Amino acid sequence: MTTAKPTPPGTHVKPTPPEIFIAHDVCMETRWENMYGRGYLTPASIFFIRNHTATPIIDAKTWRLRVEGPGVANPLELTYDDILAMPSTTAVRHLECAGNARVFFEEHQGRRAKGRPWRFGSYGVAEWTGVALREILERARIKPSAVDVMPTGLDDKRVERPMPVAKAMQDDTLLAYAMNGDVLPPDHGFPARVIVSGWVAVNSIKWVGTIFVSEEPIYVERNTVEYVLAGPGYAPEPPALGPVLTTTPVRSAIALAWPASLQAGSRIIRGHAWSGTGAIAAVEYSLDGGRSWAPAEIREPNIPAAGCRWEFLWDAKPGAHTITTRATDTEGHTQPAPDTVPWNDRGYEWGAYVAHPVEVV
Ligand SMILES: Nc1nc2c(c(=O)[nH]1)N[C@H]1C(S)=C(S)[C@@H](COP(=O)(O)O)O[C@H]1N2
Ligand SMILES: [Mo]
Repeated sequence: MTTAKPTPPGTHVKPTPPEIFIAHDVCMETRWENMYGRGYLTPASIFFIRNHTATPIIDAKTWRLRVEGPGVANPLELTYDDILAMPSTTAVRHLECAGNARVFFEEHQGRRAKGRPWRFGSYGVAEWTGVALREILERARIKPSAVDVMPTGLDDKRVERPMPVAKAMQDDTLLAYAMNGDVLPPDHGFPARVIVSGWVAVNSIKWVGTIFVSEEPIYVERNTVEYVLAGPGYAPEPPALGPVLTTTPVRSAIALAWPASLQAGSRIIRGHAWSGTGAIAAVEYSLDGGRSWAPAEIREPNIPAAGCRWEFLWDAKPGAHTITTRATDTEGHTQPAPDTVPWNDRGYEWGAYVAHPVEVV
C-alpha cells in the first residue's frame, strides 16, 4: 500500500525506514507489527507522522509563542524558557488521525474516500509533558466572553483548528514540550505542540506559534470543509459541510503485519484498543469473521483517551485465517459491523471491526 507521490527528501528529521513505516507522501504510517512486544507507550522512533508539509526546523532560542486575540485581556509573548519555568503537567494520551482506517471504506464498501489510505497505523500513544493550556490562557487573562481557542502551527501550511474554550481549559489539554520523557522531536512538534485529549489529532497542533482567542466562533477550512462528516447521509451544519469531528471512535488493532504470516503453534496475539471517550471496558476476538466472539485479556495501564493493550493465546494451525477484534469503551460504545458504517466523502470515523488476514505456515 503506497501512494503515487513519493516522500520528498528532507521532509522528516527522524529516520523513516520502510520496515517501520508505510510512506504516504509527507506522512508516515506505523506498521503495526512494530507494536508487538513493545511497552504500553509508542516510542517516538515508530510513532506515525501526519504532516501537511515538511517538518519545519525551529530554533528554540528565537522561537516565541504569542497568545493574542480579543478573548484575552493580557496578550503574551512567551519564550521557550518561560514555558519550561511554568508548572508542568503530564498526561498519557493517544493521537489518532481522523482518517485512520480510511482504507476500509474502499475494501468493505467499494468506494475510495478522499485522503490517504491509512490502515490502522496513524495511531500512537505517548506520555506528553508540558504546561496545561489553561495556565497559559489564565496568564493571558482569558475573558469570560472568550469563545474559541485556536493554535496555529509555524509550518508552511500554517495548520490550525479551533476548539471551544471549555475544551482548551480542560486539565488534560496541554502545550507539550516533551514526549515519553524526551525533548519533543522535530517531527512531532518541537519546540511545543498542543495535545487535545480524545479528539481527532488534527487539533493537536504541532510547532505552535500563536494561540488566538476569539469572542466569536471561529470557522476555518479544517472545521468547515475538512474534518467534518460530509456526504449524502449527513446534513450540512453551516458554515460546515456537515457534523464537525471532535472525539475519536472506539477502535482496536492487532500488532501484526497486514497481511500477517505466523508460524504454527501456540501464539500470543496482541494489540491495542482505544477510544476518545473513555478507557476500554472489553476486547473480544473472533476467528470466524465476527459470528462468534471470545474475550481477550486486557493489560494495564488502561487510560481514558489512551487505551490499553490486550492479548489472547491462539493455537495457530496451518492455513489461511482471519482474526477480528472488537473493543467496547467504558462509555458503552462498541465497534459495529463493517457494513453498518455510514459513508462520508473523506472516509472519517471508520470504527467498525475488520477481519485481519493471517497466514499460518
Ligand atoms: N502545525 C501542524 N500541526 C499538526 C499537523 C500539521 O500538519 N501541522 N497535522 C495534524 C494532524 S492531521 C495529525 S493526525 C497530528 C499528527 O501528529 P504526529 O505527526 O505527531 O503523529 O498532528 C496534527 N498537528
Ligand atoms: Mo490527522
